[in-house]
Amino acid sequence: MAGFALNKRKAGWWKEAVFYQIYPKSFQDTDGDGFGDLKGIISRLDYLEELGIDGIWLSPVFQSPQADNGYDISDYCAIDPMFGTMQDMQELIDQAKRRGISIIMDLVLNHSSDEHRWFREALKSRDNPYHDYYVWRDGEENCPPNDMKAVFGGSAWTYVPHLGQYYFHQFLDKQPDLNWENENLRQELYKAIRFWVDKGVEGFRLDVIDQIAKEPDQKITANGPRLHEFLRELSREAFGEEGIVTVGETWSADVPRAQVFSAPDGSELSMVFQFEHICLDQQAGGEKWDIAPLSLPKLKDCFCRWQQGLHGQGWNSLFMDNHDLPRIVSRWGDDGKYRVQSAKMLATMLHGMQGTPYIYQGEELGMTNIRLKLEEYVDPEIHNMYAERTQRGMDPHDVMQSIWARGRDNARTPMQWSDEPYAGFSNGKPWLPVNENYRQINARQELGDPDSVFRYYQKLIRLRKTYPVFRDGDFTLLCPEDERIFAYIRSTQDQKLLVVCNFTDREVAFEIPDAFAHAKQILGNYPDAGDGLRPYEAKMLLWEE
Ligand code: TEU
Repeated sequence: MAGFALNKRKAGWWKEAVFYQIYPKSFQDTDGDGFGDLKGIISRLDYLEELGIDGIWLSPVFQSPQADNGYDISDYCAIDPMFGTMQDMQELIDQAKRRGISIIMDLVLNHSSDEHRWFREALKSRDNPYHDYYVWRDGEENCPPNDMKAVFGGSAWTYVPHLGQYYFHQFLDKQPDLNWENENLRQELYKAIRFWVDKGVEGFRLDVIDQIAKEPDQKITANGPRLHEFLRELSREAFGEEGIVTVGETWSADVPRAQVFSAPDGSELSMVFQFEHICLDQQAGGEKWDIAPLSLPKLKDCFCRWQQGLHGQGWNSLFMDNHDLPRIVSRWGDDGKYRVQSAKMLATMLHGMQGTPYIYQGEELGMTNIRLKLEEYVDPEIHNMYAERTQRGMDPHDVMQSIWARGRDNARTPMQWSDEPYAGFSNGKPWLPVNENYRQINARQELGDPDSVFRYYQKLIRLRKTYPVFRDGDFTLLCPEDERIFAYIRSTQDQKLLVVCNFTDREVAFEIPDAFAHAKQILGNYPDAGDGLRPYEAKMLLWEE
């Protein structure tokens, strides 16, 4: 593709960009097998162009046995036939690029599938050259090296009798951890990255990248001693050119760590996904399933620290939704009476901040959580958790409540395109049920409604591209203790932006700061101006020198 060299994005382009995450299995099916595919994504590029996004984060489409929906890769340089062919992938990259949309692939470098050729070789003998690509410890059956647990339940060690060894896996036993200490392995991964860059891929989301430098003997998974050394080498040898954007998924990041990961000199990553705000509505010391109400002052304090901490010293990713998280309108908004207002309010709160926003498929429609029966869920995390908790004696009804509130399948139901059967997602039965509310909530309806959530996201994206204060402004939090209103100011030399959001379903009084007395309202989720803030009301006011 000769054209690509000429079209390369300029350094730092992603600071002005808005990204859209696609979960390919659930986006658009074109062959009626009930699974989304690459051709389906191509057929929806016009929709994404209309929304106004600059890049697509594509959840994994690599060859995979799909034990964890593609986060278990068996060939880093092949497309899984369920999604299509390499030709389809090339077409997606090219067609997207023609519309000014970059493709960001989702690379899982912490572990591979146990069906990867390397692991199959590694299983053959202790002296096979690929054996050291994975993390092994000698041992005897039923006596694992230590008590480390896998994220999806059970031990993090699985025994291979004919080797007399255990292999280490932070996730499923079908996701053996890669050994980053091995230089050949690292070089193979860099080669795979170059393979995709040569095809025109313009960035990578790096799955659990803070967990690659593990030291299982010391029970270290995140932030291992060699992590920054590995990341710098990765950046130099695999990405080391202007224009490639890298997004690290880092559950362990706090502000100081994120300053290093996303340092402006680009030595490690462009930006990180950090999850501090996402973990606020769970019980202290508990897991994500142990739900607690969200405290708005805590949420504000969290965003404020991240906004101020990375200003000029790193770069934030702005997100509330992804394929691992419940739908935000059901979580922090109201997915009943005020669904439309609260979805817009949450978007306003987030998109006014500094960083690169990510919209997860369906978020721009205000899609909601789903309630399924246990047997209808596909995600192994849900089933393992249900078994573990009910065996521990927890009430099955309470466990289902947690699944309905927090299960990952909430985000993975098919995209709601229209009110046709299966929401226009597929002609065949989808792999995961469609949310019943697709007759009211769907893209076709929202495209035809000037006041829809979709049209609001479109405006937010345009505003970000119109006023430099969105990209550059510093951040001042207003009324930090207020339990109902989230308000902040972003400022540059010649522009000031006021963002005000009512997080409740009641009217709340709010006095506009004097500096904004003559500012113009550039966005709002109610058709007319009012004195106080109506339920879930949000607005943006702009003052210019
Ligand atoms: O997620 C990382 C991760 O730790 C999650 O499993 C998270 O803890 C969990 O979703 C909370 O319930 C990444 C991917 O985003 C996820 O889809 C994969 O399953 C996981 O890595 C393993 O590759």
